[in-house]
Amino acid sequence: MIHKPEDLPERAACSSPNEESGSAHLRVKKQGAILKGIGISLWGFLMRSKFIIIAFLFLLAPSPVHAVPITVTDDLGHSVRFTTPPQRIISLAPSLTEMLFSLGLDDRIVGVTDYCNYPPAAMTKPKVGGMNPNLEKVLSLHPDLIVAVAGIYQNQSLARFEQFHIPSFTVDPSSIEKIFETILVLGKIAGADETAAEKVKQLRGRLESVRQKTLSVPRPRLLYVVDKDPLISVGKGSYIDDLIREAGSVNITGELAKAYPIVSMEYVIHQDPEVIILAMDADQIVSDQEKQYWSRWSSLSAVRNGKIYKVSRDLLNRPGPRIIDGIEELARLLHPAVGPPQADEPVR
Ligand code: B12
Repeated sequence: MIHKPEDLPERAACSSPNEESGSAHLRVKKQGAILKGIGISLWGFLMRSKFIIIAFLFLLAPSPVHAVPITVTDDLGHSVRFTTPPQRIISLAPSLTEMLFSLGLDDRIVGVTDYCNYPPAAMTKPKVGGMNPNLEKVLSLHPDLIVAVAGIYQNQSLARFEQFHIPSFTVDPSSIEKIFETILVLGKIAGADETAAEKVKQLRGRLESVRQKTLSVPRPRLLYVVDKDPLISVGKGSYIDDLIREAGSVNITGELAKAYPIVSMEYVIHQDPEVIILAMDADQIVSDQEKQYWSRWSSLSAVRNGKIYKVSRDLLNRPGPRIIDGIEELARLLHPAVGPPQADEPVR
């Protein structure tokens, strides 16, 4: 209970048991005055503290508005203006879902794709489909922002969302740096700039640490298999090309202009990869059929030396905050000195 200052001296005087009656009055008055002074300054202090606490809580509370309206340009060249941070966000790609969660925006994510399985909380969010999202489902969730990755289907979908005046922001991650920039810009849009800056700082630190470890290792020629039939790999404009380099390897399709080129077996044989990386689900087992498929190409160094590995595609195939886990995993696999390979064993 907080007393009013005028109560304090009397209560204090009455509670003093050893006072002599004569001079006691004066002393009590004096003490009263002192205590009154203390009471006033205590009251003032409490009031000031209350004000400081309220001001502090106000600073901590998520700001409902940006300091000034912000305009950001997405990778399709569209400018999007935000006067307030969005409160109902739909993510149309697992990579973007992982970014939003990493920024602590859990409560503001109202819809995700069927493939969004990380973090576990993503699986509890309403699902809106895959790369070709369900328009009705999206509209029913009343989003005030849709974030998407560039692609034929999604671009068509976004044109439809535009008719309903739902703002969208599309990204086309072509490098590791672009992924970091996307985290920063999402942070800016959401009013979570500081969290985003801290996150990117940590990721850059881990990337630099892998970079240092793989700086002077021998760099094996590597084929990265996104899909097998047709064989799709990663070219110059893909962030995975960056990621292979950072993990201490040479991407044999890195000179191809398309980000995700279809590659002929003739080309692969000519380049003779020393390592083949299959991007698969983490719990997926490499089937005998898969092994047989690759053993047909016995002229390849990777096949002859049994250097066909699987890596988790949830890490490497998602241009989000977990790519650094992916780079670390790949670096360990290629260069055991970096650290022992973890879950992934050679296919054969
Ligand atoms: C290239 C490719 C990728 C690339 C590029 C993705 C990107 N931009 O983010 C990489 C390797 C990174 C990738 C990742 C994934 N992919 Co993919 N990918 C393909 C592939 C092999 C070719 C697509 C293509 O180039 N088409 C030709 C161009 C001209 O068309 P496009 O529309 O412009 O293509 C773009 C979109 O397809 C988009 N994209 C690719 N995959 C995905 C996945 C989702 C969920 C979304 C929204 C968009 C998207 O990226 C392409 C290039 O920019 C197809 C399979 C196939 N053979 O078609 C699978 C495919 C599209 N991917 C698929 C899946 C499931 C994924 C992942 C969810 C896998 C995972 N475990 O994480 C991730 C999600 C990526 C993310 N951003 O979060 C499924 C989609 C199923 C569906 N019905 O929605 C497909 C059909 C494979 C399959 N058969 O299962 N993928």
